[in-house]
Amino acid sequence: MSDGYQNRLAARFDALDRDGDGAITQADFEAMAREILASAGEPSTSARARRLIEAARTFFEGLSVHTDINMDGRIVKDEFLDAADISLRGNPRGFHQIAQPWAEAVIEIADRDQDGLVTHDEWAITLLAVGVDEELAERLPGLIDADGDGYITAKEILNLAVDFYTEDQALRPEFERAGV
Ligand SMILES: [Ca+2]
Ligand SMILES: [Ca+2]
Ligand SMILES: [Ca+2]
Repeated sequence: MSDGYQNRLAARFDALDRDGDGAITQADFEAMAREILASAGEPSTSARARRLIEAARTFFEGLSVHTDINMDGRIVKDEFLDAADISLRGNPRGFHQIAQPWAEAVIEIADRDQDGLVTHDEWAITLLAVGVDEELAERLPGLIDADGDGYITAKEILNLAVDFYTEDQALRPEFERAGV
C-alpha cells in the first residue's frame, strides 16, 4: 500500500466520522445524507429523500462487510485502513457495487430543479454539503465531468469514487481531496 493511498483513506475516515467519536457508524452516514438533503432544501420525508437515506444505509453496510472486522457496527480507523488495504485497494468492481446505489441517490437529490440533469452548479452545492471547501467545490465539477457535456452523472462520480477508494497510485491533487 502506498503512503498516498493510506493518507487519502485516513483523511476519508476523518471526513466520514461526522460526529468525531472515533468510529464510522450508521449514524455518520445518516448525518451525511441529512446534510445533503438540507443543502438541496429537500424534505426528509419525500420519496427521493427516503431513497437517499436508504442508500446511505446500504453504503454503510457494504463498507462494513469489507471493513468492520469484529462486526460491532463501528468501523474504527485501524480497521478501516487495514481492510481498505486488503479488500478495497485494487478492487474497483467490488467498490463499484457497494457505492452505486449511493451515487445514484445523491445525483437524484443534487438535481435540485428535477430536470433529470445535474449541472456543475448543482453538483458544487452537494460538494459543499459534504464538507468540500469552496474553492475546490467550484473547480471539481469541471474535472469530474469527464465527457464535458456540462452535466454530472452518477457514472462520472462513481468513476471518481472508485478511483478514490481503490487506486493505489496518486490521483490528480483535486481528486485526492474530493471524496463523497
Ligand atoms: Ca462517528
Ligand atoms: Ca438539474
Ligand atoms: Ca458529463
